[in-house]
Amino acid sequence: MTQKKPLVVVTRRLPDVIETRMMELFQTRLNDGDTPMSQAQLIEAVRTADVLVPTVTDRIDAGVIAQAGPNLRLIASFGTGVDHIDLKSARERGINVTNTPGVLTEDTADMTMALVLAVPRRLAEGERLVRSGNWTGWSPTSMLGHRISGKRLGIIGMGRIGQAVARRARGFGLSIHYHNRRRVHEEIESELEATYWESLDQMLSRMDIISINCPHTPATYHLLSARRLKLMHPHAYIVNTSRGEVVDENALTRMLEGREIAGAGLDVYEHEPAINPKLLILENVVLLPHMGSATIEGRIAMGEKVIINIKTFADGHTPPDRVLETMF
Ligand code: 8YV
Repeated sequence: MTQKKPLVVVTRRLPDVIETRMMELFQTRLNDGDTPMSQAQLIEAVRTADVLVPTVTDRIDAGVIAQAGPNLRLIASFGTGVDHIDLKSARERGINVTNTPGVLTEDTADMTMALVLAVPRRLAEGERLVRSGNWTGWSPTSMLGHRISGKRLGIIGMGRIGQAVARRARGFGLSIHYHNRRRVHEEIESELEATYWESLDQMLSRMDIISINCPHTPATYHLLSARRLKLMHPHAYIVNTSRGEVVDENALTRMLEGREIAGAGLDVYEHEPAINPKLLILENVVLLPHMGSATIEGRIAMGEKVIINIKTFADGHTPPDRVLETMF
């Protein structure tokens, strides 16, 4: 990268303080309208930029990377998940990739816990009842949900977010079970009193609530396939704040319709922003618009990480949040 300020192209609107600081530090091209970029616009951006700042709504695939100009040396993504970026193509072109890990852990875990509580306790259904004007008053048998305390929570993906979910869930009296590519450190296991299941199939068949907290990678695509979903108990619930692609959304919808599982809390979908229309009419689901990390504090912290990554790289050093294919 040359000594002059790098040209940074940002694909979506970021918090004001972040955009202002970026303009002070870099030559910055912003997206004031916040409209997601088309593939053609992304190609235009990578042809001219020194640094691209994309988000989860941009598909930085092999086709886009193949069109990158000689100046593009860094893709500093605003977000933790990097499944929207073809890491292999980036590496082959000598383009570095960074993300923003750590700063959205607690917010995402809070939202996961909110769904873990909301679905069995029928929170959204109750809210709809009140707003509809059809609530006739308290009754001993109306709006009965299921108790959280004493139930088994199975966490798929025991990274930062999975562990933060486990900490919260313990406070609500849930027992912690998890499946992960590898077993977590003994100290963490004992702090969380967590039981490791090497077999995801076995864990699924024994849990009351499943929470998906793993990244989407080729290995986790449809990890919860139709076959695996069928292993769950009909009284079990599923919560997903990770990526929609980890679950076969059509299979899940069919099972929810048939009450083969009790309910779902979804913040993410397989083909965002499209949602299987059949989900929209089900009472036993809580549907959120990918807002797990959507706090002002979190978004500013994410932006600060992006700035640090770009500045460190522009100054000739390895950026702190460099992502390697081998990490996934
Ligand atoms: C982000 C997320 O808001 O960071 C992630 O991986 O899923 C979201 O919470 C989004 O990715 C921003 O690009």
